[in-house]
Amino acid sequence: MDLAQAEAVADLIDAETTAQARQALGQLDGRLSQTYAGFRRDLLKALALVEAEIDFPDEEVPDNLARTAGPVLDRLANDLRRAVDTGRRGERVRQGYRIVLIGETNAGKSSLFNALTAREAAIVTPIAGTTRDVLDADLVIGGYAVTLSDTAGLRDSDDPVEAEGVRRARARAEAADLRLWVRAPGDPAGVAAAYVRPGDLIVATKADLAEGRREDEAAGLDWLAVSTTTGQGLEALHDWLARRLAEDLAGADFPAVTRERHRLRLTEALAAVATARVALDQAPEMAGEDLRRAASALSRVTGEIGVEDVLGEVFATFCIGK
Ligand SMILES: Nc1nc2c(ncn2[C@@H]2O[C@H](COP(=O)(O)OP(=O)(O)OP(=O)(O)O)[C@@H](O)[C@H]2O)c(=O)[nH]1
Ligand SMILES: [Mg+2]
Repeated sequence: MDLAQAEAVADLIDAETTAQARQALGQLDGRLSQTYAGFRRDLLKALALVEAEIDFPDEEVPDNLARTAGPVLDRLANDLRRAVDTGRRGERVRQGYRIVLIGETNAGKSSLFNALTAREAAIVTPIAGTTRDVLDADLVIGGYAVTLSDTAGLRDSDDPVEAEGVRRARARAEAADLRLWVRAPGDPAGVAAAYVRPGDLIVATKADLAEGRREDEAAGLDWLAVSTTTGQGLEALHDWLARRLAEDLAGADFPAVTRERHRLRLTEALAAVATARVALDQAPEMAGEDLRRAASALSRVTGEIGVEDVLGEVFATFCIGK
């Protein structure tokens, strides 16, 4: 069992959703380790080409051997980049998808938070600026772990406590995977608009007070009317969220990254491979050093690439010393 598989055991024990258990089982199966083994094979191939030219210049190796590693490195860089890009999904399945409620004061964020979490965790009052701290709740929606956050209403405030709350609300909104822009009838379009992104959802609250489509909905965003007083629209909201989670997190490909640790190592390897690619044409001996750095970064996810591995590949590929 390698390190990634050992992590999978821990993840399986901690799993609270079917998606988390499925992902941990795939990793325990060795699917993640196989992905990394593929990266390492390419790296080893490139390393052998580079080292053969440098270490055995008098032997019968073809000229400019190191440069033939170019296409191998290009493909590897591509694969690593894709793995880093799709990595967010694996991390989100494991840690929870982050949904943040944002909007004006009194928009009904805390009421919606309580309705979605089915408990009275957040204080609700008619006083604008009731919520200051960020409140987090762990939920399961459609088989996926979700962290839902209630935040302070976005407005300028001279009160240092509220101002800090608003600062935290903004930071959470920016880091979230999805923002629900909570809007009561008559709320201006301004403040939250700076934070919403394509794909976010407008939740038009207090539908019991004002029916129908609001005037100034931001173009291009999905829109749902709800009332926490009557319960209208809450099921539709739940379904919408379940659909979004499935779209964002499900996928045929097994993710190459399920933890930040993997992503950091992959990013490190990618940077080293990119540097090696540039060095290849000018100073192949430098490229060797970069490739060893990439190998060491990858090996820290699962296992080791030793000197013997590289020499083994060199001897297997070229007729050196025979
Ligand atoms: N009629 C009606 N009133 C609602 C609804 N949702 C919330 N309210 C009322 O609106 C007021 C503000 O609700 P909150 O949930 O505290 O609003 P908030 O966005 O958390 O406000 P801040 O914490 O100040 O930013 C309260 O008096 C709620 O009872 C709704 O669906 N219908
Ligand atoms: Mg509130």
